[in-house]
Amino acid sequence: MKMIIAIIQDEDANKLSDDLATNNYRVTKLATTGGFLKAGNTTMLIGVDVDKVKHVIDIIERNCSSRTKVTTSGLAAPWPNGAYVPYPIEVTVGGATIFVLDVDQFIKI
Ligand code: 2BA
Repeated sequence: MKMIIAIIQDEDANKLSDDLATNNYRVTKLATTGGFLKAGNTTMLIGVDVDKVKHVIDIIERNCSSRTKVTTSGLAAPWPNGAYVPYPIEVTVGGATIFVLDVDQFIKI
């Protein structure tokens, strides 16, 4: 068995969980926060048999889009008067960041 951990954007979360449920996959959805943007995102935990990993990744791919976001968090330019002024940068946030882990044991009681 494998554990797929997918970090996705909040905007795609409902569409993705509906599609996974329609295809009979079980999902746990966590409300998470990205370390760089310090904005909310969604992490999905999906436990599946090894032969289903590709299908799940295909489902994630068709439901999650890349988007451009603007942030000023943690970024500041030094000014001549010694002040640090935040400046915006644009980042492309991926459709999904996916980790596939081996599951040692799966127990349901
Ligand atoms: P955040 O950490 O909020 O990052 C959002 C986006 O900001 C990233 O999109 C990337 O485009 C940019 N970014 C992140 N760190 C950066 C840096 N040090 N310098 C410049 N730009 C940076 P994604 O790469 O698509 O990541 C989306 C979210 O997925 C991340 O949100 C984070 O929550 C998670 N993530 C990505 N890679 C990860 C990893 N290796 N381990 C754990 N979580 C990860």
